[in-house]
Amino acid sequence: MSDEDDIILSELNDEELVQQMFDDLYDGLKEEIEEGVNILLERGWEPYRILTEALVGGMTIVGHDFRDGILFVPEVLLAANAMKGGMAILKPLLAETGAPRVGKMVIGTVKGDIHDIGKNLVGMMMEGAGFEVVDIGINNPVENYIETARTEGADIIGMSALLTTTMPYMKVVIDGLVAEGIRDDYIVLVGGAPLNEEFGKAIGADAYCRDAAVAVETAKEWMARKHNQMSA
Ligand code: B1M
Repeated sequence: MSDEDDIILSELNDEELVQQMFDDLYDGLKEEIEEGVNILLERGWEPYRILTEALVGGMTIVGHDFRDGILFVPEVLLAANAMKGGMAILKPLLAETGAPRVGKMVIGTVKGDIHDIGKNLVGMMMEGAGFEVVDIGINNPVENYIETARTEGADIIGMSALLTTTMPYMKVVIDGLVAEGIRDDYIVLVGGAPLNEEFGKAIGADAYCRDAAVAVETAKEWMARKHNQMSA
């Protein structure tokens, strides 16, 4: 039996448990991550705190070692899978606010890009804040955004990109909206690790959102503006 098998998660204090969850996420141990999330919930941690401190915190370490060539794609996929296990437990809890529907968002990762953890997190937080979310998944060409926004009667189009090579595609989607004469029908929000405010402005998005919490706040602000314009 290895040392790892001897660790009983529920016997660790909060700080040790979070450290252990970082290790377990790094090792792609989905069941352990799920157990850790459940223990923190039982100890009264807010779902959002678990998400940001234990899961996103752990994924940041994975990201650094991926960048530095210490971890490779198969290992990062396992880590992502473990993170998704934890997120699945938190999702209904984050959505449990009972807030009235405040708007509808279509969200997806752009063409050429298969990263979906950040997008999923944004979707979860938006649902938690009372938005209806239509998730079109990963690797989306411009048509997917436009068709879905139209058929769903969305207020907001949200795009995610994690690669410097795929972020320019966000402009292709915005240009597509302009070409169809429907750019102003939607609030366009963009996000993803390699983006910044300037990039958002340069491509003609309404706003760049640094993280999921900012996405929620920004979406609320823009929905309020939209309602004000409509009633003016
Ligand atoms: Co990839 N990958 N990856 N990867 N990966 C990055 C992005 C990278 C930075 C790693 C690195 O080198 N340090 C690097 C990109 C370098 C660059 O472009 N400059 C990279 C690379 C190179 C690649 C491949 C090319 C590797 C290869 O094959 N050689 C390949 C590309 C595949 C493709 O897409 N075509 C690849 C593949 C993968 C996996 C499949 C193994 C896996 C993805 C699994 C999955 O998503 N299901 C993966 C992962 C997990 C990562 C890292 C480690 C983690 C990303 C993540 O989930 N972060 C990442 C390193 C890093 O970012 N530190 C990396 C956690 C997540 C919560 O954060 O996604 O930033 P994030 O989302 C945040 C905000 O950005 C914002 O809110 C979120 C929550 O707060 N946000 C939005 C995101 N989207 C938003 C949309 C909005 C609003 C806000 O709309 C309104």
